Amino acid sequence: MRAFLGLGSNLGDRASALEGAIAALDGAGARVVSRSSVRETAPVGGPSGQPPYLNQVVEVACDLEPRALLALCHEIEERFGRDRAREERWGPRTLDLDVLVIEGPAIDEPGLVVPHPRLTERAFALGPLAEIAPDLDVPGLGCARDLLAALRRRGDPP
Ligand code: A4P
Ligand code: MG
Repeated sequence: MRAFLGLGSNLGDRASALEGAIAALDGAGARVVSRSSVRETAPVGGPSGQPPYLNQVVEVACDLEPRALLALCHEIEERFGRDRAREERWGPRTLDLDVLVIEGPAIDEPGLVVPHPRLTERAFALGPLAEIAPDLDVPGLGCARDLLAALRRRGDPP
């Protein structure tokens, strides 16, 4: 299976968290076959005044079922100090790993929705995704390059 994961960090040593997450994915059988540049982005949503993020998107090749891939993401988030019990929605975090896209049919189950429900609204995810996979067909939505272009058009001042 081929999947695209969004990485984000805006607390602690952000660059090390992204590097460490990639090594941890790789070590757990989610082979990282491609990675975007690391981008510093202004926080979207959540409490005001939170620090800027580093964001990156990676492509993984693995034999894991989608649920197992999500569970691996959660386990790695915890390993890097994320504490969901104490954080605010969209608030600062040491590491966020989102399953953005999985090749194949869309998934809509309790606790797992793929493509990620906010992907088309998030330049911090769509930008690096389109960098490494512009022609990727995001199931049900279109190709990554077109989705990014549409987001940019919507974001333009009138
Ligand atoms: N869940 C369902 N589908 C998925 C999926 N495809 N990938 C469930 C990951 N998780 C999925 O996730 C909440 C629940 O969603 C999980 O229990 C999982 O079962 P979470 O990671 O605790 O929540 P979150 O990260 O706070 O929110 P979410 O939904 O990931 O939203 P966003 O849109 O990623 O917001 N600004 C910048 N510049 N950069 C960022 O990276 N990130 C966020 C988080 C806000 N602002 C940001 C950034
Ligand atoms: Mg998340």
